[in-house]
Formats: sequence, structure tokens, C-alpha cells
Amino acid sequence: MDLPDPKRKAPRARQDRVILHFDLDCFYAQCVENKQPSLKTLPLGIKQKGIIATCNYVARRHGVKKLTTIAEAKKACPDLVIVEGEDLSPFRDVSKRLYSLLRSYSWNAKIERLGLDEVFLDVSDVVSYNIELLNKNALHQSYFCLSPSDPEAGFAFDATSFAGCVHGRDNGPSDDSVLRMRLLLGSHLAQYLRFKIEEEGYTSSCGISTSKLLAKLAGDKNKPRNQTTLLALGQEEILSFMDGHKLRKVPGIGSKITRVLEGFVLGKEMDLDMHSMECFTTVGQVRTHPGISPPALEKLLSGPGSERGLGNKVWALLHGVDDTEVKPARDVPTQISIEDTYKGLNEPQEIMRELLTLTASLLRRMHIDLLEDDDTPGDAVGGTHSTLARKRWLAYPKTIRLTTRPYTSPTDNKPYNWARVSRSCALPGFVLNSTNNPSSSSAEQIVNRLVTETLLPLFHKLNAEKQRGWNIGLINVCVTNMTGTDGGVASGRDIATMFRRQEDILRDFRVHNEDMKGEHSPGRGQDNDDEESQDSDTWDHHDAHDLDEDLDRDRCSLCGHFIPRFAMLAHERYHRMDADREVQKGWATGPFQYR
Ligand code: DCP
Ligand code: MG
Ligand code: MG
Repeated sequence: MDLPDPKRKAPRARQDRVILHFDLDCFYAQCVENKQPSLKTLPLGIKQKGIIATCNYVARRHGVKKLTTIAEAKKACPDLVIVEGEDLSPFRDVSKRLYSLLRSYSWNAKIERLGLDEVFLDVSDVVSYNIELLNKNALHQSYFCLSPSDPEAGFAFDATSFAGCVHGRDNGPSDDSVLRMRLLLGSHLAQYLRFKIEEEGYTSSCGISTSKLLAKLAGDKNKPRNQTTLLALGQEEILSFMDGHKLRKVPGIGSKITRVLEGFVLGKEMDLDMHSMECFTTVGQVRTHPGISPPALEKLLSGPGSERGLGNKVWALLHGVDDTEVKPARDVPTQISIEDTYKGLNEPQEIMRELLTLTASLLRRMHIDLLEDDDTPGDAVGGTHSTLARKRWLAYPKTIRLTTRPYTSPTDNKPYNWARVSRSCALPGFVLNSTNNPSSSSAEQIVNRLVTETLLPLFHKLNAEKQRGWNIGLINVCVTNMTGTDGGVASGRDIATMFRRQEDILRDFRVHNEDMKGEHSPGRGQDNDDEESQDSDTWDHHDAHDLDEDLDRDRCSLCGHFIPRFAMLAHERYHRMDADREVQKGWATGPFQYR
């Protein structure tokens, strides 16, 4: 008899949490439909950068798929109504509103956004509280309490059955396991919250489970306008749930890991550069393969500069184990940046036009994310303030940064997505002098001034060696270095609130690298901020940010950063360049600094 291989010991998932994962249905399409309700019954596609970023479910019934070309979509459905979705601002506004709604129901503030239309909510505490309130003799007449301080805030529900769909076998009320009851309460809370989102005009899907990984996968089972509780009470059930999934579907397992593991399991060479969701192998095929173990995975997936512990991480994911926490919400993003990609801008007026557009969006975002209603009585203190608008800045960005990237590589003239260069300087005070509506004429003046006095000079410094023919493939304008206002103290506002806010502001002072976002997706790259890009490296299976992004890198002997091997020559050239130029270091992975 074969002895079990100790290296292949299965990790165990923690089951002490209840986590909800919300994903809005055909998000951009719903945003457009809510503005033009007559579109609701028609097949609708939202176009970005020449492709269908998403489409409504009427269109999906006609065979239209997300992220396909216009031609393919029109072929499947000639009557498809196509609406331009290039401007992300309306989607962002809705996203923020719905996030705030969900946040208002969180007790522990563990709420995390993923992209624009997904939210994780750790509701373990709310569920534990409500378990205590249950009357075992009258479960069908239960009451779900939504606030520990207000017993009347809540809703009636039937605790003898789950709300929505269940994936897995339910033995009914005769099963008195605590985990079943916790998940059941989670399902009723999820349904209540989905109805709240519907009151705002948006349908969503939700997954209910014990980790972010399992909740996200479960939520995908019954879409649209539905929810799924993963009833996997034992380890075996979790494994059988995971085993059926295509490898590439697992958040955190990106295209490169998929190709490597697929190649290993199928015993054939795979094209490692192929970036697609296509996948032939299931989790089960890999997990049960006798040659797969944490050390074997570590070896298979290793390369110069690859993440240590990747083998264990992937081994855990294959077993449905994900202990990562839902990150606590932040009041203020650490930076706000807006960017767009182009097919080579060369003319000064094109640059000017794009800088004006991006800066206007940036100012709008700053107003949405950084201004709050000022309820301070009397004269405003501690910060720029318009008494008419009664708004105050939650935080001041101290720095503005401009980043550009050429459209094509100087060596082989092909489009590429690295070698960003940046320059930053102090954000001029006049930007924060007005809290007027960002579409007002004074805001337009601010945008004009910021572009002509600050951004254009930065642009010319960045692209100093060329007078024209800049071949610009990307422009990113970003405000960062957030600092708290002192208004709280001076006006005698709640000091605890102020300290909490300062802590939030200072908590994560990393400058994130937003590189490589959106190259494979029409929307994501256009406009980033920290709030949304926090964990996309592990979680967003649409984007290039996967665990395996770190493969195939060498450490640069000059700056110590890990650089993709193919880019090393060019990177070394950058070190030899004009000392005055700010070269983005470590642009492939973690935080980077500027000279
Ligand atoms: N999006 C994008 N580019 C991508 C992926 C998504 O622009 N590569 C945008 C369009 C979507 C939104 O993000 O409306 C949310 O992405 P989802 O994958 O959740 O897609 P939908 O919400 O549109 O559809 P579903 O009902 O399948 O969730
Ligand atoms: Mg969605
Ligand atoms: Mg989504």
C-alpha cells in the first residue's frame, strides 16, 4: 500500500468567518440603462476602445459576450444597440454610492472593493451577534438585528431555510451545526443587502462563504440577480467544489501559472505568453496529480525574482484555502490618478487636449473622494473652504505627478506596456482654493491653470530630448502624498474621529505602481486609484495582475529591483540616462521611489 506523501498534506481552510461577495450584474450596462430606461428591453453593448466592454443580459441571450470585438458582437446580434462607455466617471459615481450603502451596514468596517463593481464584506461579527438572538423554538419567526445600539433596526426572516440558492447538500434544520446556521444568517443578510442595492436601481449577484476565494467563486454560480451560499461544511466538500473549476477561474491563478501547470499536467509545451481566459485543465486534475506538491509548485513556478512561498500559496488555493482578510475600509485613498492610453500622440494640441481632459476628470475625482460636507458652525477654519458650498477637504494631496509612456518601443517599434517615466512636483495651492462644483467656470480655470503652469512644463521636462514626435502611448496624472487637514482640532470637532482619520490617511503611505493595468482590458487602465487597485494583483482575474506576474524577472544590479528579463537591457539604458530624469524604479512589482 502506498503511504501518503507528507509533502502533499492538504491544508485546512479556516471556517470561522462569514464573507459576502457582491458583483453587480452587467455593471456599465445597468448604469447606462438607468439613465436611458428605454434601453432596458433592448440588447445593449457598452463600447470602450473599440470593443464591447460589457453587455446587458438581453444581449447575452442573443449570444453577445463580454470583451468581444464590435464585429463579433454585431454578428451574434445585428440589432445590438451600442453606447460609448469611454468616460468612467458615471460608473465610478455609482460604484462609490453603492459601496457607501454597503459600508453603512458594516460593523467592523471590513469592506473591500475589487474593481468598480465588486465588494467583499466580512459580516462575521453581525452574524455572531444574531446567532445569539435566535429562538430555537421559533426559527421561522426570527428577527435579524442590523444595529447593536438600535434593536428596531433590522428585518424579519425565516431561519429554517436559506435565502437564495445553495450549492452543496443541505440536510435542513435537523443539521444543527453552527457553521450551517452562520452561513444561513449570512444568506439572509446578503439578500437584504441585495434588495437595498435594488432600491437604488441595480441588480447584483452575491456569494456567501467562509473566505474571499470561496465567496467569489460561489457568487458566480447563479447570475444574474441571484445569490449562492456555498454549503461546504467539511474539507471534502470544499475540495469537490474546487475540483470542478477550470484552473484559470481561480482568483489568484493567472494566465502564466495556468499555462505552466497545464503544461506540466498535460505533459506538453504551452505558449507562456498567451494571455487569455482559455483553459483546459481543472483544479482537480492539478491538485490530485502525484507530481504536484508545495515544493514541486515552488520549483515549477520559480524564476529569478519570483515570489517566495508561491508554491504554498497556489497549493492552498487549489484546496480552496484562502485566509486573507477583507481589508478594512479607508476614508481617504492614498492617491488618485487618472490615465488613458493612446496610439501615439505627437502634436502639441493633442497633448494639451488630453491633459485638459484628464485633469478635469482628476479634479472631479478629487471633489468626490476628498471633499466632505462641512457641518462646522460659524467661520470655517483649518483649511480652504468656500462658505457658500459648505464643503471641506478631508485631506490635501501635496504632490502632483505626471507619467508618460511611449506608444511603441524604441528598439523594435512595437507597442509595449512598460518603461513609464514620471516627474512630480508640489501641487499648487490654487487647486485646493475652491470647493466649487467641478463643472463650474472657476473649476475650468483651475484645470487650465494646472495644465499650463504645471503639467505642460512637467511634460516637456519628461520628454526633453524631443521637440515633437513624442509618440505618447499613455498619460497618467496623479495626486498623492495625502495629508490630513487640521480643521478637526481647530474647530473642536470630534477628536477621536480626527485621529481615526489621520490614521487612515497615514496607514498606507506606499506609492503604488499602477503599471500594466488595463492593457488587456478596456476600462480598468483608464483611471485608477488606490482604493480600487489595492488587491487587484491577487484577485482580479481579468487583469494582468496575477500572482504569477512576478515570474521571469531578474534583479537589477544597480537599483536592486526585479525587472522582467526581456526588459533588462532597456532598464540598464535608463540608468545611464540623464540624471535629471525621474525613472520609475521597481516598476514591475511593489512600491517604487523617485529620485
Ligand atoms: N470591465 C472592463 N474591462 C474588463 C473587465 C470589466 O471595462 N476587462 C468593466 C465592464 C463591466 C465592469 O467592469 O461592466 C464589471 O466587470 P464584470 O466582469 O463584473 O462584468 P459585468 O458586471 O459587466 O457583468 P457580469 O454580470 O458578468 O458581472
Ligand atoms: Mg459584474
Ligand atoms: Mg465584476
